[in-house]
Amino acid sequence: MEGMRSRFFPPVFKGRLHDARTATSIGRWLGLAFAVCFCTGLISHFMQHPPGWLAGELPSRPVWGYRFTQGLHVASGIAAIPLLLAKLWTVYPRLFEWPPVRSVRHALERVSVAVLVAAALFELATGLLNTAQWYPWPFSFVEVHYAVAWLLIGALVLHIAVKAPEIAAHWSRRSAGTLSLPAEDAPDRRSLLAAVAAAVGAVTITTVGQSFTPLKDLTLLAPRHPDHGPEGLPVNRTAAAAGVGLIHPERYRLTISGPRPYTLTLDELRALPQHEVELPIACVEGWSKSAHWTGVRVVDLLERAGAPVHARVRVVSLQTRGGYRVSEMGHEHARDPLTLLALRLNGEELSPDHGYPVRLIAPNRPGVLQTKWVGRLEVLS
Ligand SMILES: Nc1nc2c(c(=O)[nH]1)N[C@H]1C(S)=C(S)[C@@H](COP(=O)(O)O)O[C@H]1N2
Ligand SMILES: [Mo]
Repeated sequence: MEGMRSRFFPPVFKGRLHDARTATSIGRWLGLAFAVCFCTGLISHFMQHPPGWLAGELPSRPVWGYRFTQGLHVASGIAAIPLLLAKLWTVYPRLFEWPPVRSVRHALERVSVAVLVAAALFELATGLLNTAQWYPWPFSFVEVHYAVAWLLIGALVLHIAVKAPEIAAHWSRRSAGTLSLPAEDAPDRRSLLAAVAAAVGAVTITTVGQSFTPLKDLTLLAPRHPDHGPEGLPVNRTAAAAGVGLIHPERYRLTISGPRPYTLTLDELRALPQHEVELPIACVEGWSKSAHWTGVRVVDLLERAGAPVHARVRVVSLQTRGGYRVSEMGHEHARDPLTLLALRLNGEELSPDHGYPVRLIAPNRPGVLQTKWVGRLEVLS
């Protein structure tokens, strides 16, 4: 055995950078990043695909809620990338462990770590590419990213449980060292940890401005700048990409179905009381930008249609194909005085790419549900 080891597995790892204390130091930051990413991801999932019992009850406040949680989701995922790479580098000598399997328990533990590493790499890679709207894979991003998140969190909880004694032993700076080396933090480990912290800081500062706009001018690595787009607001899907042609103002109609259905022309909509709100588009892909919207309150339109107070509402776009042409909202959003069918954005008529002539804008709502080119409101029973 020993002879085989030296012939096939030459690397010998010494020093503190590959020891349990370093793995614990980096691991707990990585664990925190994954925990934040998982919780904010669940929030995003339930805001977009609420189960029946929740669908009518989602809160429309705070106004900045989804912007904050989704900004945190993308930021914690990006911060986890350097942390995961550092952690893998710290523990990779374990790949050369000999014998590779010592017992059934040891084999199971190694399999669970393999699942954890694969799921972590998969989640961070697909999430990062999603922020760039690049989908170089044949499966549906949303479903698979969500399913693998559960796999990842399950494997992580198992990993922490299995490693709990080691984590506890190496949690503090004066943790028990190995025989050959004392474990207290010396310059080598401190330098590694400082470098990892610097990397996390660098990727965060250069991307977080895509949703945290005070830092927008530092977004060197973010796929989008919050100011770039018509009327000072980015566009996720243009009218052309959505297959929406020029909508003629004379021919446009808004239909409201409900106990007392009716239809409005664009001029009639413009003649209704107009309200102004300051609300962000908070895209699931990680950019957010506040804007000034002017339009008609959805609650006013619903009242006129005789909608019951707790009715849910479906918003249907004039777009004829594509996943985001229809959205639904519960009574909290539908009745919120800030929820508008907007006609104007930042002082100008909506541009075609922002949903001309009419789009939905509501507080605390994922960007994908802020339906553009609205042609119909349906009161659901
Ligand atoms: N009809 C329709 N509405 C839509 C979309 C769409 O593809 N079709 N995209 C949504 C997404 S993903 C976002 S982030 C916002 C972006 O709005 P903006 O382009 O006005 O910034 O619009 C939403 N509304
Ligand atoms: Mo979006």
